[in-house]
Amino acid sequence: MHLTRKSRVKDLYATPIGKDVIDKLLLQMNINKRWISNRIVSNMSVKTLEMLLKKKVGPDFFDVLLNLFNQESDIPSVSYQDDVKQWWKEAVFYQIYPRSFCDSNGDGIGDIQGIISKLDYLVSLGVNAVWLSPIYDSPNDDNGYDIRDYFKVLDEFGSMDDFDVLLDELKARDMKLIMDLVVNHTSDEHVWYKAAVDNVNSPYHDYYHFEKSDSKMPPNNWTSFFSGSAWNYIEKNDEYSLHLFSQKQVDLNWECEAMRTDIIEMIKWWLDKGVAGFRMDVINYISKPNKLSDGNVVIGELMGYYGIEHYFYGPKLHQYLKQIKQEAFLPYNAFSVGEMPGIGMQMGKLLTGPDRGELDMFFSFDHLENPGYERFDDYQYDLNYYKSYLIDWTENFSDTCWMSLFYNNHDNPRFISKINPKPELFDYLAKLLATIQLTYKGTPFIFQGDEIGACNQDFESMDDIRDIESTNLYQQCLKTMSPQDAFNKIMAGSRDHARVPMRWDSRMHEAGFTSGTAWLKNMDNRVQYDVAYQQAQSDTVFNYYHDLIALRKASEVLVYGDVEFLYKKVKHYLVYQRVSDSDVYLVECNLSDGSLKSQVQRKDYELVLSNYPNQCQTLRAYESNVYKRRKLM
Ligand code: ISL
Ligand code: CA
Repeated sequence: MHLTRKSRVKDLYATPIGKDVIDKLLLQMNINKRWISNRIVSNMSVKTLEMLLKKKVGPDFFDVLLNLFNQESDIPSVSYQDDVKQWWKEAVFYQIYPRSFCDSNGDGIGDIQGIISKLDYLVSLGVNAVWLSPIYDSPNDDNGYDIRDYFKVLDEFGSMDDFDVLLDELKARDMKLIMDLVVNHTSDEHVWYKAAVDNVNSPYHDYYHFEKSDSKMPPNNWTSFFSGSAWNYIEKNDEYSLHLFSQKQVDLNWECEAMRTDIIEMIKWWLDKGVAGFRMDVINYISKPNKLSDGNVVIGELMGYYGIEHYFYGPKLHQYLKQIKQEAFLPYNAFSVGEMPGIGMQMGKLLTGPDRGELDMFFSFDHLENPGYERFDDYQYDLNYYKSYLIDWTENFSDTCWMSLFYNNHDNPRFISKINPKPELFDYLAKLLATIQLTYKGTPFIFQGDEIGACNQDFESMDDIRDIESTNLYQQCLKTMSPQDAFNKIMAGSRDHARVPMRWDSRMHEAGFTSGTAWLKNMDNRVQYDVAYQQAQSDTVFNYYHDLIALRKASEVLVYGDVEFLYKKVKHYLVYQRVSDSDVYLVECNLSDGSLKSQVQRKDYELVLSNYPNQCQTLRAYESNVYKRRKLM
């Protein structure tokens, strides 16, 4: 159906993009989704709604939305049953941020030999797949997410020989490796870009987004995720170059067929080496419209970035993903997980549905913040929202598609620190989060440090901070805030909380990460939260992860079994069963730091794992219990 101003709100909401975008806007504004299904609202025409909201949203807001929603003619399939077994559904992934994992040569920077030296550590934890953040040659403006040469290993990390050894050593341990694939942009030091700027008639000029501008202003109002305009003026050629991230991360032009062919060759080159697949960096941003017009101001203010509606689900995204899948992934049976900020559930189905031939899985980020909050807000996260998220995604997504399960990565402060600051509850909470992640339906991605209870850092000043997103944002905040307020904001959201070096042994210099000086300080001085202590003592977060992973590996029902919720409406109480023909597990969690009445019929179940030593009818703070249903005699 073609949507116009005569269409009703419910018609908009019935389209896949309409549903996701409206949900996202409501989430940003902290308005309950029920608002949209209210009879009066849902039957209202767009025209009427526009009149009502006129003062707030201005004239072109609804044009933008209607265009966006009309762009997608497909609808997600509802009948497809996803019951195909795949290694990546059974795997437990571990994300390594190479710079901060282990330094082998004392230069303060983690490296490939360091990773190799810790592979047996990963085996002892039980994970069997690794996602390695970028190790490619890079000037490191954004810690490797700005690639200068896709075929070379960054000197600081080692050599291609080291990489080949890593791959062999992983194989010897029966572990898979997926690489980070960063193809929305390259570094401005990539040979393609240098050729493009050197000579505007070079074929490489077409590999990037260059635009002329008549005024002395950038071609449009798009902003970068790392503050300021998304355009950089190239004086020599009197034109602007697009960069959605840092100025040194220039956006590739996916309209250019030769560029796509080169990227596909590069992907195949890595697959030939034996990597099992890719985590695809901001892959939903690769398709930009032909005409790069201004971003809508209302959407820009709400989302924090101008222009996003033009490219977060661009016009040829499906086509490009299908091409990559057909030409590169399928011949190697490679696995793909798309990192896709802003993609909601319906769009996610269209991008990862097994019938679609695009991606296998994706990272959605909507669970990381409570409604109405964003990453740089300082607030206490309410886990009841995570519960509602799990219920929604399980009931409406995972019958046809496969979820990813994670709390942390290198782009976010530690999730646990957002929830409850009380040190005496820390272990219970860490184990509760682990319980859900490893007994739920979907593929778990553990981020380095999760397993030893890593938390946010008490950085003392901006001098301790390295991340370009944080340093740029700090400068921008200083325009309107006091230095202290600006620093507090950075502390709430900085990616450096997660990027500090691993703590191997706190009795050692730099906690055993390096014999030199670490590139970023780890300020954590809790001696119990390092690998040495966590492995040596029982009842630690590490051992709990270990036991959960072992349980998951031994119980097919924890991978493929259905999820059935119980006591859905009881606040703070998360209870679900994993069910197959032969087994039933029941997981019971108290999502609060208070006590709660347990409603489980104990006689029917035997306890398998718990984060408390003994069970009673009252669940204590963050108590989580995993039970197995007794077989009937
Ligand atoms: O900056 C954001 C908006 O707040 C993020 O959502 C951002 O779009 C997302 O985290 C993208 O991350 C990935 O691409 C970036 C890189 O800096 C990150 O480390 C990477 O994970 C650019 O390559
Ligand atoms: Ca090193």
